[in-house]
Amino acid sequence: MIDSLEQAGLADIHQKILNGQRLNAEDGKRLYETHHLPALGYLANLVREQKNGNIAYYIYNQHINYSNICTNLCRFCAFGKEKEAPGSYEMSLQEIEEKIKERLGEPISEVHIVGGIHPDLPYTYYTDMLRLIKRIRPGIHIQAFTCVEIAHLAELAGMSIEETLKDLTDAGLDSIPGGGAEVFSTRIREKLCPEKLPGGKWLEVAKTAHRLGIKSNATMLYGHIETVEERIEHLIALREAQDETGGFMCFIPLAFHPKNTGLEEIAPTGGIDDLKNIAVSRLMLDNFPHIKAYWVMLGPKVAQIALWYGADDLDGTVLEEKITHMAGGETAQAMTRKEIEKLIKASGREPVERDTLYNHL
Ligand code: V47
Repeated sequence: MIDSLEQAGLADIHQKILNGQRLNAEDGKRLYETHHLPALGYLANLVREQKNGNIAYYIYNQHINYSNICTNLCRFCAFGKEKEAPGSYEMSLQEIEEKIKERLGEPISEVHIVGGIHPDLPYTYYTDMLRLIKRIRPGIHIQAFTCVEIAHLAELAGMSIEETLKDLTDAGLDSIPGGGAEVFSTRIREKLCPEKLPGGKWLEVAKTAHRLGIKSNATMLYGHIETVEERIEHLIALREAQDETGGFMCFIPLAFHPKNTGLEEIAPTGGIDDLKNIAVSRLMLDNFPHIKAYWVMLGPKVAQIALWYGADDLDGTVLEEKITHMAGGETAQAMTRKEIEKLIKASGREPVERDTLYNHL
């Protein structure tokens, strides 16, 4: 491999990694631009194994997308709809109760809740939802509401982000998912999601949560109109935030799915770009404990290979995901524990079921 690293022109980056030195923006750019995928994978795998050994994590979870009605209407999103548009929906608290009750017999450890920025659901809908879930399923970890939704809830409640987070925690919130980060670049946000919370504010919400002891995840939506430089800027902004708070658990690169979006002319991402994003994020985000290959977006085959390109987590059983599937995602709606474990074992990794906070179960 040493010869390959020389050949790929990555020997100096290899040395930096061996010395535990932080990679800079220029290194990140060179990693994205290399065509030597095995050399890139080798480097990412060094860090992956240093941090997580041979373990590949998964979680037994349930997704609830409570409503797709959204005032942001981002161009890359097929999920969000105007209130009166065909296909728009909003779940009543009773429907949410039924969804949770339906699966009480399963060993689910996390419920993952994300929705649109709804124009008129009251603040109490969200706190009642949390309380309801905790009442029916007291032990469950609720990972809910992206930083974008949290900022919206703070506005609805007329409270600061900090007060809102405390109030949501009292109602049952345990951690925050990584959505809504997209790409922090103002250029991208102006073009694709001008209504959305700006990148700097997204980071502020995440850091406020971390200071209150609430852990969160982070994502990057790639494969649309972003440049390599914008991807690197996004990763470095996350790395700097993590230096300040240490509250991010995991980073998830999200592969853009164009179908039914305002960017349908863009081709879906290829396997090479998918693996590069996993590997480069593993190498740039030296202070993130985990990198997730979200099988729902990558497909199980690429997600399995990603376990050798920097990823140590496949997410979980999921069941009933709407954001990817409304944008043409062709993966299944769910995987069983047996299927995930088989996928992981066949890759030569050791499957470990985790809870949201990465405790081994
Ligand atoms: O914020 C929207 C993205 C995100 C599309 O924290 C799209 O563990 C691809 O963040 N193609 C929501 N992506 C999902 C998300 C997530 C998923 C799984 C695990 C975790 C975690 C977080 O989905 C949105 C947006 O960035 N998205 N539209 C699309 N067409």
